[in-house]
Amino acid sequence: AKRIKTLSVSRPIIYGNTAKKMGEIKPPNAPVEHTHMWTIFVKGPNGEDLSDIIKSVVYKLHETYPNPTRTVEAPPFELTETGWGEFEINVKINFVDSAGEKTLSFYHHLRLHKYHNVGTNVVKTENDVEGSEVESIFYDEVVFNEPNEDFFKVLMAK
Ligand code: SLL
Repeated sequence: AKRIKTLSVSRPIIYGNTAKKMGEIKPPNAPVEHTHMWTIFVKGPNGEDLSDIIKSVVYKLHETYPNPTRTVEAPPFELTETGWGEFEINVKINFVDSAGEKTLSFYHHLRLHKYHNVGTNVVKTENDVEGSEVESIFYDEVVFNEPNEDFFKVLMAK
């Protein structure tokens, strides 16, 4: 029987957030209860611009935010906000039209605080230090199964 070999190409990405507890200096329009400034992003593992394959990234924030659906249409596909709480951010990656790929949707838990292990438990570290950076960043590989010819060329060009 004839075997059909499926071609798949993977592209490494990193996504996640950095956060800082704000001190006296806050953005002028930030509500008083906002304690942290954070940035969520999608990029290459070495900071590469992924605009050859990504058209836009949509971040769906907690409904406590005004206009919670935020679309970023240019690299580095990052969004900076202020806030007081951690929540799940729905990240939707829209690939370039020529790829003919469907949207990739996943969740990232926005992390603002430091946590530490106590035995087998994970405990929030009290008293965040002003200005100290927290990060929660993940490496992943996007797998494109049987990419169309044009998109295959784009994927191979890097
Ligand atoms: C919590 N489940 O209670 C979470 C919800 C919501 C965070 C966190 C600011 C929104 C605004 C904000 O940080 N919301 O702009 O008012 O911890």
